[in-house]
Amino acid sequence: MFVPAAAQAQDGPAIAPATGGPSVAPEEDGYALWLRYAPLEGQAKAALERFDPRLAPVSAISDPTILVAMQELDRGLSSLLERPLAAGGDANVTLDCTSDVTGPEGSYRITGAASGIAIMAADPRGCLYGSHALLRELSLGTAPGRISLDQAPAMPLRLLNHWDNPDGSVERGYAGRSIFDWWHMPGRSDPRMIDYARANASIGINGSVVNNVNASPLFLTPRYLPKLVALADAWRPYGIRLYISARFSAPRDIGGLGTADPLDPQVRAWWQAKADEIYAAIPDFGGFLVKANSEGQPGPQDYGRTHADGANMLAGAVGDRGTIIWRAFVYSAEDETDRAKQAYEEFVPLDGEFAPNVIVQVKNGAIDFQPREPFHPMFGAMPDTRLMLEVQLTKEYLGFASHLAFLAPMWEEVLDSDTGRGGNVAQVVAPAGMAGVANTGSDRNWTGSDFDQANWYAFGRLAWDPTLSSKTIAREWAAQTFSRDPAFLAASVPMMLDSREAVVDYMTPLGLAHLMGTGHHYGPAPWVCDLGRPDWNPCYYHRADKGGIGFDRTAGGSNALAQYAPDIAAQWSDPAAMNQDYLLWFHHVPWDFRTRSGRGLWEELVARYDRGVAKVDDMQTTWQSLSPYVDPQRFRAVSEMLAIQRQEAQWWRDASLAYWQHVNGLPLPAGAAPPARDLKAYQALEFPEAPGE
Ligand code: BDP
Repeated sequence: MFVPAAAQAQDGPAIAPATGGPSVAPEEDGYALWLRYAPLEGQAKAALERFDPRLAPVSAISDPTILVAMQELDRGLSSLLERPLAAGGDANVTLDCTSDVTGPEGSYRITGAASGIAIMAADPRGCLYGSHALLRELSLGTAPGRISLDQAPAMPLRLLNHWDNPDGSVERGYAGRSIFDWWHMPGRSDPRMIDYARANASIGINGSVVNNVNASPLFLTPRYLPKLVALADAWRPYGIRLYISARFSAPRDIGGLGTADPLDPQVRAWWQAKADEIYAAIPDFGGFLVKANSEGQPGPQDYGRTHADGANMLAGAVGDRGTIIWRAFVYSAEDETDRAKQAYEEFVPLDGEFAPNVIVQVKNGAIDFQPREPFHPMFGAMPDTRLMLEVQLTKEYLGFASHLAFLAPMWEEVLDSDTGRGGNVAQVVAPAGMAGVANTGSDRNWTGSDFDQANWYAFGRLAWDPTLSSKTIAREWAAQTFSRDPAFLAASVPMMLDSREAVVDYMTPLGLAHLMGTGHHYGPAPWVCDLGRPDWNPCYYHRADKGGIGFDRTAGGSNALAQYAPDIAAQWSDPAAMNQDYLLWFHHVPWDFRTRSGRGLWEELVARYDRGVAKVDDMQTTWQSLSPYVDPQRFRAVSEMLAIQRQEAQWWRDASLAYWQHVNGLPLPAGAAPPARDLKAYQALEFPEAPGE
C-alpha cells in the first residue's frame, strides 16, 4: 500500500485542513444521508492508513446487533480509505460488548491508541452506537489514536413519530409519500427500511412510532400484525423498537363492542387481549402512542373519564412489557380558555395519577410547533409524572421542506430553558425522552430537501445528549453530509445556525404565532378571522387592531403567565424589560410602544421582517460561494430551494405588512419598501393542492 509522505507527520487536528484545495464529490442524490463515509484526504487519510484498521472475521458472531455493527465498521472504514480492509492478522479495531462499562443500555467507551481502538460496552447496542461514533469521529478527520469517548444516553426513549397513514399519505409530510409500503408488507422487504434503521442507529434513535397520531384502527387489526412483525424483525438488530399509535375507540371500531369506556370490563379485556396478541408476535413491542380528546379524536372524556383513566387502562394491558405514551396536545372546541392554557389545566391536576409505565408527551410550546414559542409551562409542573418532549422535524410551520431552517437552535432553546421548578427542560424529560415528528418520505433524499436531513440528525444527537451545542451538531452533520473542508464548514455552519431565526423574522417576529394559511398551513394569512372555532383563526392569536397588537397573557388578560414558576413569569411580565422575542406572545402593546431597541413597535416589526428577508439573501450568497465543495446535483437542488425560500420570505413579509397597515393605518417607516402587491391580491391566493394535509 502506498503511504503518502504526509503520513509521516503527527496526527492531524480534529478536522484536518484540506491540502491542495477541495475535491468535489461525484454526483450524489442525498440518499446516503450523513453516512456517506466520503474518502479521507490529506493528513486524516494518512493517519488512518498508518493505523491500517483490521477487523476480526464476522463468521463467529452470532448476535445480530454486533454483526450489523461490524458490517457498518467494515463499510465505513473501507469507504473512508477507498480500499477493502486488510484481511488476516490481529484485529486492531475490537468490540467488547460484555465489558464492565456502566450506564444505561447503549452506553459505550472508545479508547484509541496507535496500537488499536477498543469499543467497549455492556450490551450489543452500546457496541453499535460506539461503532457509529467511531466512524463519525474518523469521518470528521480525527486521527484514530486521538479518539477517546465515554458516552451514555441522556434519556431512555429517543423516538421518531411518523404521521404516516396506511394509504401511503403523510400528514404534514413534505418529502413525498410514506416510506412504509404497508400494502406490500410483509411480502416485500424494502431495503430502504434497513437504511432507515442504520440512519437512526447512527444517531442513537431507538424507537419508531410508525403511524399517524390521528390513528387508523387498521394498525390494530390481525391483517396488519404480520406487517408490523416484519418491520420489528428488520429493525431489531439496529436497536429500533416498534411502537404504534392506537386509536382509543378501537374496541368499537374494530372490536365489535358498543363502547370504548376505559372503565368497562369488556373494553379492558379487549385491550388486554390485543396487547397479548401483539406481544406474542413482537416480544419487544414498544407500546402505544395515543392522541385522545384532541382535534376530534376519541378518548376517555367521551365517557366522562380522565386522561389518567384512559392511559392507565392501556398501561395495565401492556404491563411491564411496554410503555403508553399519552399526548398532552389537547384543546377543545367547547373550551373558551386561552388555548395556550388548556393542556396545563387538563393535565397538571392529574399529576401522580398516571401508572408508572405511562409517559405524558408534551410539545415544546403550549400552542403548536410555531417558529418560536416559550417552553411549555407543563415542564416542571408535574414532578410525579414522567414527561417526554415532542418536537417537530417536519417543518409544518417553518416553510415546509422548501425553506432552509436548521432546528437544533430552536430545540436547544427549549431544552436549556430553566423551568424555575428545579431544572431545565432537558432535566425534566431525562427520565422519559424525546419524540420527533419525522420528516421522512419517499423522496430520494428522504426529507424533501438536503438540509432537512440535518433536522433528523440533530434530533437524534440532542436526544442522546441535550447538552450538545447546535454548532457542534451542525458541524458534524455538514462535514459528513457535504464536505469536511474547513472553508466549507466556516461558511455553511454559521448559515445553518442563523437560518431558524431568519424564519422567525420573516414569518412571526416578536412573539407572534399561528399566522399561516388555513388547513394546509402554507404561507401567510393573518387576516383570517371567520373560521368556526375562535382558536383556529390567526386573528385570535395576534389580536391586532388600531390600538395595538399581541395576546395579553398577563393577569389583565388570560393570565397564562401564571402557569409558569413565579421567577420565570417575572422575566416575561414587563414588556419593556423582557426578551422582546416573546413580547407579543405575552403582551398586547400599542403600535408606538417603545421596544428595547429604542424603536417603536411598528418600526421594530418592519425591521425584523426586513432582517429575515435579508438573511435569506445572505444564505443565497453564502451557498453560491460553496459550489466548489459540493457535487453539482445537490448544489443545484439547494440553490433552487433557496430561491423558493427567498420568494416566500418576501411574500410573508409583504403580505403581513400589507395586512398590519390595513389594521393600523400607519405609513411604512422611511426606507422600507412597500409590499409588492395590495392586500386583496394576497388574500385571494388559494392553494387547494398544497402538500401535507
Ligand atoms: C397540528 C397539525 C395536525 C396534527 C396536530 C397534532 O396541524 O396535523 O394532527 O398538530 O399534533 O400542528 O396532533
